[in-house]
Amino acid sequence: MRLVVFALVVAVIQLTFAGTGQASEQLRPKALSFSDGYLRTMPPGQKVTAAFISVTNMSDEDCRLTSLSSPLANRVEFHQHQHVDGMMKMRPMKSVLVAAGNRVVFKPGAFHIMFFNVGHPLMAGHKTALTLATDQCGDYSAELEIRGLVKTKITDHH
Ligand SMILES: [Cu+2]
Repeated sequence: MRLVVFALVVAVIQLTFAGTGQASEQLRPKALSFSDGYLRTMPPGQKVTAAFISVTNMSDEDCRLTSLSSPLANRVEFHQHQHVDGMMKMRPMKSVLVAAGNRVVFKPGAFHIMFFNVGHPLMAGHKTALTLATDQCGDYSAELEIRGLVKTKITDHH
């Protein structure tokens, strides 16, 4: 009974907000789309790896990717590579802007996504979900294919 009352209250609140922009906000199509996502397997003994993905913003408003999470790792970060004193260094980024109508490609040697403390073995060919949050464009779940670092030759198995 209490649940029914609660549901009614929620329905009334939703009706109250309908037409004020709050409701249309939720009905708006998703601004970002994700493609070619993959996560590298780790060499034995390692617990850190990187993921790569293309992010396209099809909307007319800027979207800022603000956080990441994965069931496979307890820390996932955006990184970029930078030349510092002639050395290639990685630097974490708090957020990544995907401007309206633009595409950001996370790829080796450029922006990438780091997985730290990976607590599960990564099986090439399997798929995993990456959760991405944004400032004003909603939350997303993108698919990552797990890929081996070294391409396995067919002759290795036959
Ligand atoms: Cu990195």
